[in-house]
Amino acid sequence: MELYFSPMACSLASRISLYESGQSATFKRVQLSDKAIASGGSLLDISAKGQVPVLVLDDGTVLTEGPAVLQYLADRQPDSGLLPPVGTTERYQVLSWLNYVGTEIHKLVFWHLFSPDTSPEAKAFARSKLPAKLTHLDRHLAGRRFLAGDRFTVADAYLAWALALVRRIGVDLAGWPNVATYAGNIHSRPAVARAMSDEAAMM
Ligand SMILES: N[C@@H](CCC(=O)N[C@@H](CS)C(=O)NCC(=O)O)C(=O)O
Repeated sequence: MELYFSPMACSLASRISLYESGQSATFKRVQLSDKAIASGGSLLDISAKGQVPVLVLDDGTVLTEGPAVLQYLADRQPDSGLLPPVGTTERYQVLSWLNYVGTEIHKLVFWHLFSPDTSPEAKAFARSKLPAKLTHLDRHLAGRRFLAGDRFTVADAYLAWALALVRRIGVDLAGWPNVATYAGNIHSRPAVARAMSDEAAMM
């Protein structure tokens, strides 16, 4: 498998899931500004969307959209617990959180903050939406170690990335103590810490 990624972009969740489940892949670094692949060629020739993550399977199948890539990686290694089995309510709770992180945090807030063509007004609007999302997470995370169930799942991998960006934009989590505790626990997991340090070193 090949994972097309950009350092500290949302593709980090896929790297975390690979590390957490002990799967290997060839990592292909992409520069998002011009879609150039470090080893040569353009991401646009792999996926017309020009966005990461892209997972190219060994049979050449091209898989895009982070939540789909994460589900694929988890289902390849069911014993990892990254996704509960099909048909269980627990699985749909994880999918619900994957969607929440993708739509309410990633696309509503961070995509605009890191997009080069977003106006200052739009960036300010996007940033203003973050506190309510953190408050929602804080209430949910009271007394919990993980977003859903009692194991680390792909939803936690996605949120681990989003919370790394929360820190990067200088938001102090003191007002959201349960999120702060959760972030500390999740970011110190060996696989998560390794993924974050591997990509931070490339910045
Ligand atoms: N719908 C896509 C969005 C992925 C996405 O927004 N990726 C960002 C990096 S976090 C990206 O590639 N940005 C460059 C661009 O949108 O041109 C998904 O969920 O995977």
